[in-house]
Amino acid sequence: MDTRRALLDALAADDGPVSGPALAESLGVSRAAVWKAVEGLREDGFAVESTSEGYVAPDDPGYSGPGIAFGLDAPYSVAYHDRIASTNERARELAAEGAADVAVVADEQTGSRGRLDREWVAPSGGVWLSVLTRPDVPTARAPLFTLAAAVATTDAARQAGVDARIKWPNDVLVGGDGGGSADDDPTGRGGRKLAGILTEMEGEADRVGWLVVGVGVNANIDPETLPAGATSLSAERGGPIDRRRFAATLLERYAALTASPGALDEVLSAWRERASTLGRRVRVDTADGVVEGTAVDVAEPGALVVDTDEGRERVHAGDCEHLRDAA
Ligand code: BT5
Repeated sequence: MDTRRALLDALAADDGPVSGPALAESLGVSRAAVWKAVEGLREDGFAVESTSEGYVAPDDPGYSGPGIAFGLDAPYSVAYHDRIASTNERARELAAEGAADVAVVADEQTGSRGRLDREWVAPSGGVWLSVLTRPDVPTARAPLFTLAAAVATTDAARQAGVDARIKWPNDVLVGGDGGGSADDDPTGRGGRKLAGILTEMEGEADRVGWLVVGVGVNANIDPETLPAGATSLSAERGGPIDRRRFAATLLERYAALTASPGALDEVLSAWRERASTLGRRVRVDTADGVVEGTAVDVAEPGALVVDTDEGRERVHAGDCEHLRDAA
């Protein structure tokens, strides 16, 4: 891996072809190792060209399977699709075939879904991905993976220069803290929606079988083409972002946050630090009715703790609205 990366860098640094012997010398490896690295790169989708004078740098693979996988510091293989119905659906199929540790990534989705089977709009230019893992944890801890994905998405957005925050449980928003002006919070839902997360899983009570965490991020997309109240990284930044770097950061953060039971123990505090919901007045629509009050904390494994007129309640799932008269 390291020789391949060094070789790509060496080729990219030179305008013309570089001979095998010259590469071997500058990288401090044998000529056979150079040849092996070139073959490996070609297998991975980097079309290194051979000429009579030497090797030529391949075209940048850009936002593609090889492009995302190359140098990715996370234990996932990358299954890239230019266009697919839904990366979550594809990841579920892979799970049924017994696969694990795969990130399914698409440029465009034609049948993607949000929670409760809502439509998710996913044109070309977004970062639409689903991570399939088989973590050895009790099913009750599964919601921590959703929170970890929200933390990872927020961090990747901030690295791209967009000040994102998390709305419980799974929305990544921008704005919504500027005094409630219509521009800042067009739909009154607590900010402009940058990303959403959909987790699906199968397991027994004491153990997760497979887990698919699907993340949809409006990256390089004109918000005019998205539902009302949505925003994108390119709109917030005033220019396109590097989706390859963004996806790699997101996957690497998610992998680190979920790497072990000990790492999972840190997810709640990381989530709290990035949350916009805590301290706000909220109305949460749950299967058992509406809970309204002040959101005071998030508790294992991801429940929102709300102080209501009737006392303190823990909400495990629901749609959360930030009310404008923030406390
Ligand atoms: C979510 O649902 O926010 C979870 C979205 C998960 C999408 C990812 S993309 C990769 C993977 N593959 C899939 O098929 N899904 C996942 P929810 O909280 O239910 O929000 C859905 C609502 O958000 C919709 O009813 C719309 O109002 C709105 N919406 C739809 N598309 C949007 C977009 N691109 N940006 C912002 N809001 C959107």
